[in-house]
Amino acid sequence: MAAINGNCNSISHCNVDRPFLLFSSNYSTSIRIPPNNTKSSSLSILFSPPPPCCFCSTTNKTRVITAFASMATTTSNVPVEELPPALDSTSEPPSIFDGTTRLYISYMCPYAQRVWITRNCKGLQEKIKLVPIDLPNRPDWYKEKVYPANKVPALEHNYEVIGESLDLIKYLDTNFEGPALLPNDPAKREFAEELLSYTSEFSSGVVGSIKGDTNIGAPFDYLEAALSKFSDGPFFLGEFSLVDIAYAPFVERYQPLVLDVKKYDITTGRPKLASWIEELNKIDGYTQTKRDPAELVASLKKRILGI
Ligand SMILES: N[C@@H](CCC(=O)N[C@@H](CS)C(=O)NCC(=O)O)C(=O)O
Repeated sequence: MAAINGNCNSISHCNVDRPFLLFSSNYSTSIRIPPNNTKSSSLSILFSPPPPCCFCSTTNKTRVITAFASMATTTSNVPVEELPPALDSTSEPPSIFDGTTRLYISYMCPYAQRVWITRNCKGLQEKIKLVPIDLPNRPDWYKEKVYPANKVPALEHNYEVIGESLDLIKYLDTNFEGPALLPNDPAKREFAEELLSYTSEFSSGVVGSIKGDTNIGAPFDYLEAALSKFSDGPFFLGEFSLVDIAYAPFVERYQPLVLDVKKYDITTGRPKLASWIEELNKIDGYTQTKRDPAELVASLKKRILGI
């Protein structure tokens, strides 16, 4: 059974049984709006039959998604997403600037994953089309026609293309419908900015320690301390937010990587971080974007250590 739960500022999820989820066809759906359809009441969406998964077998289960009323207010068929194949040098370009909003990603890129998670958590699967690019064999038209920086992520929206993951997650939150992913509280907003600016230092700290230059614990101690700042939830700002989204793809990679390379468990002695990872893995919008940890570790070891 899978579920998304949330209010306008938070999304949590009860699906940990399929960490690598691939939707592969459309299903008829029914949405039940409870009588007390207030901000705190839930909306249940029953999928029948459940979507099959490429990594595990859950086809006989009824799939229940629970989203709060602020996320959806009408009864409708909810599309089930099929992840498209990555476009490579042999692929034709999409009809760029035809008014479609497209998110160009790579399935392996943590920066792109941030924006993909944001899109999912805001319920924008129908509004923003995923266009995965095979980066090692990318099509020439991507640089020439879509994004001259030749990187992912990039968002094609309103006949423009914009990039940079941290800008994009804020852009999606500000310019699109769906639950707000930054709280209004000024103290939380200020802390969000601080944590968002630390993301590249966090990454370089971990990568430096893997190469043997720096103390491996320091970047994770920073996260543990940050997670202690607000006590009204297990996430960086208490409730789930863009800050969690910014760190999730990196912790997803670094946790198995440092365990493999350094035999270092980032959760030992860090109960807040352990609980954060556990809670994060209950969020459907995130778990749908996860990759096989072995694949991530192999790719990073090659990139960072050349092995
Ligand atoms: N600062 C950028 C970094 C994006 C980035 O470096 N993306 C990588 C893939 S993970 C990329 O597209 N690299 C281009 C290349 O491989 O040539 C962001 O936050 O969006």
